[in-house]
Amino acid sequence: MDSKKVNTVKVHKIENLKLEAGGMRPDLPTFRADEVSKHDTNGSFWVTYKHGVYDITKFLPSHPGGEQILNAGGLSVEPFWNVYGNHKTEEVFELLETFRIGNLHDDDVVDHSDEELWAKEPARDARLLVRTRRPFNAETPPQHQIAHFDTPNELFFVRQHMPVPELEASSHKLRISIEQGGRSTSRDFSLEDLDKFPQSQLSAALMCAGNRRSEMNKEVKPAKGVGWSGGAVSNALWSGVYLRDVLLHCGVDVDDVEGKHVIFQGSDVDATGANFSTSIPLAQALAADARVLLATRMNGRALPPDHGRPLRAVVPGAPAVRSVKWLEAVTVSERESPSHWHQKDYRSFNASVDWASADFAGAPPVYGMPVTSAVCEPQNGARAPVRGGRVLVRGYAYSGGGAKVVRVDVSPDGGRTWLAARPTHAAGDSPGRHYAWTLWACEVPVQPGQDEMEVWVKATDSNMNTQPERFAHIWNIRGILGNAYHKVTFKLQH
Ligand SMILES: Nc1nc2c(c(=O)[nH]1)N[C@H]1C(S)=C(S)[C@@H](COP(=O)(O)O)O[C@H]1N2
Ligand SMILES: [Mo]
Repeated sequence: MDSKKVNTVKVHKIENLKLEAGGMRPDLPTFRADEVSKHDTNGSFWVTYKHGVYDITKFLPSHPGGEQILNAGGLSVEPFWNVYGNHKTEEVFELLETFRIGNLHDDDVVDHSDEELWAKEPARDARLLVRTRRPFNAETPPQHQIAHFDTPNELFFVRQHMPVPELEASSHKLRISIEQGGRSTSRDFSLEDLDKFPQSQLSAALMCAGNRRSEMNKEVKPAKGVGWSGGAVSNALWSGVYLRDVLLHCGVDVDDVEGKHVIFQGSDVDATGANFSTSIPLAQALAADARVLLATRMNGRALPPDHGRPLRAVVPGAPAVRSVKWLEAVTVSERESPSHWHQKDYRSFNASVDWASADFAGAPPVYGMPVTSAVCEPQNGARAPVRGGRVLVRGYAYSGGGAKVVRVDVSPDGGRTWLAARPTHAAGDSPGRHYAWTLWACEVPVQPGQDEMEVWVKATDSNMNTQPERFAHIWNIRGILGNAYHKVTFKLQH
């Protein structure tokens, strides 16, 4: 058989997903591991997966995870993908096979089983809407979002980048470091030490910056990230102490904040041993109204393992990524967090920037959230009961940066007319220091004989900012901050 023909057959098979990723390709040459390992630079970059050898040099600049991939140069990507389980999709395996150049010698294929890594994951409520299992990412179901102002802990959405670390409250230490002029001073605090600061409670929603990404993907074009619907937001009553109090106690100067940052580090680690980390501006950490909390309790109970047991930062009004879980270190620094989660994600880009043109270092990090809202019931495609000529529409609204939702508007006719929704549950905090979500309801009139309805919702916050109508102009490569009007269509049951 001539080799060209074999190739054609194989490529055809890949398209039909008949070739298992990393399976043998008898038509291609065999390489030893030491040969593969030489190709670990930008100029020639090879990786392996099971039996597959791939030359991904051309792919490097467009890797959504940025330079993180460089750690896998000349090696198997499997241990990395065990941690970043979002790679294990047909789409990624298919893409990988397009870079296939050969087979790894039988003797060099290593079993990178990931079972041990994930053996200690906590038990989870079966009602959560799971988007990915490893790492675990799951949404609060919409009917449960509106059923409680404070989302029950077991139904609070979960967003992990890595396996959940197991930490002991009794021995946990938070290291607070202050870097100044090339010097660093540190102090360790046990949870008991932290308890000596004034205790506070804060009602705050956490919203993943990627909430509603799936609508953006559908309306415009696919962006990289977890395919969240509207369930990557939940609300809780957090208890703990204010970060501001602890930093002031450590001698941080409130009048010397310009250009400084507070770096939060979690105990969870990636495949290279790097801890999860991100940062916020020091000014935000010290502003009394910013209400940044070191939280040990959630809705009156100890933090569950999925939500950061025994200690997490709660940076209300910011994208939830800044609310670092399993918090083990806080560093006041002249620099932002150098981690790739901070440098290569949660930054703001315009709709025309693509992966090739993205300048991450020059793009503003996202420290606040825009106003948004969503319908939770009726859900898209559902049947909704009509009572007294009206259909009950319910949902949530939220705004970042301490702004309070002051209005929610609902249109039953594509924006020609608008009804005012009524808030059913809201927090009493003043605008400027308001961080909870608002639940709302609206009885929408139904025309006689009408059997279907498309409803639009938009919210306005205390800064008088409101939502854009469509995703087209706010699409971005990371698929974050998708706050266009929420539009749902449902059947009417008379
Ligand atoms: N240590 C650590 N903190 C983290 C994360 C993480 O993976 N590790 N994920 C962040 C992101 S992106 C989000 S959206 C929130 C989710 O918080 P939750 O799981 O309690 O809902 O946690 C943030 N804090
Ligand atoms: Mo997130």
